[in-house]
Amino acid sequence: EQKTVLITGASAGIGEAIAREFVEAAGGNIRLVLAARRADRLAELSQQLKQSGAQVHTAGLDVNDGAKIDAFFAALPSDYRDIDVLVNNAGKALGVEHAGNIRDEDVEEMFATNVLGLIKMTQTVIRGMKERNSGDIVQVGSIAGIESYPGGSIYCATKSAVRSFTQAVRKELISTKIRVMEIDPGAVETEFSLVRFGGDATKASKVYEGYEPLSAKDIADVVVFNCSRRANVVVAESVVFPSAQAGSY
Ligand code: NJP
Repeated sequence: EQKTVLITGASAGIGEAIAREFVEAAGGNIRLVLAARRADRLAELSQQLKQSGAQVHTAGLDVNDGAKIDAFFAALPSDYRDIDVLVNNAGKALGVEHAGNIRDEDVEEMFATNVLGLIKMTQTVIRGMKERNSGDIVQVGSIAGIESYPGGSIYCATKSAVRSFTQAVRKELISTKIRVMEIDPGAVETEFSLVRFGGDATKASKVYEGYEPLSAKDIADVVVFNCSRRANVVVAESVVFPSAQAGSY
């Protein structure tokens, strides 16, 4: 059966890897909706995935803006409207500062992307999934949502909000065939650190000194595995980190 998978933050890192992994697992028999702000990157990825047989719709979308999310859904081509799998992956950390030093705009942006955008995407997709009584929702959280760390107060708070929102939604949908899952990565080598340090590649490159981070594919493998369990199996939460991080969790 051909599924329609919607992935936010599909222009890089974990989201891009999840898109590739879904296409590979389905042998190309899949429809993808890829959303992120950098539409040029999505177009390039889409070209590659189409060569593997996938049908792909790309959309430049800033999840920080609720009105843009509404417009994005309204503009989905009719054969991409029944979303079987939603992967809420768009997210970011900005800076490594103690709480009192974090700029208001960074607080707002982290909450807008990681929490408000994810909530609105989830709410919108749930409506259709309820009508069809099927679907998978995958929230990309973080180990930061389970265990807070100095310099990450706001980021950790956003991911902890994702986790508690997700738990409640899972319970609300318990009598349906909609599965609500969360994956909580540890350190994964993507553009995450570059974004965190405002594009400073030197600072970003020092984050993983002394240990080997996961690859984006390591996370994508788990997401696709979890979604491919038989309907009765819900992998509610997957916490996946490089072994060197085990002590911090
Ligand atoms: O990061 P990166 P990751 N509207 O920077 C998109 C979590 N995580 O893949 O809009 C729409 O390579 C951005 O696209 P663009 C993390 O919190 C990571 O590592 O074009 N999209 C890009 O595609 C996040 O939730 C680590 O700039 C927006 C993507 O998000 C998820 O994993 C550890 C957007 C970010 O790609 C993916 O992050 C952990 C917006 N407003 C959790 N803003 C880790 N890497 O170590 C950003 O625990 N995006």
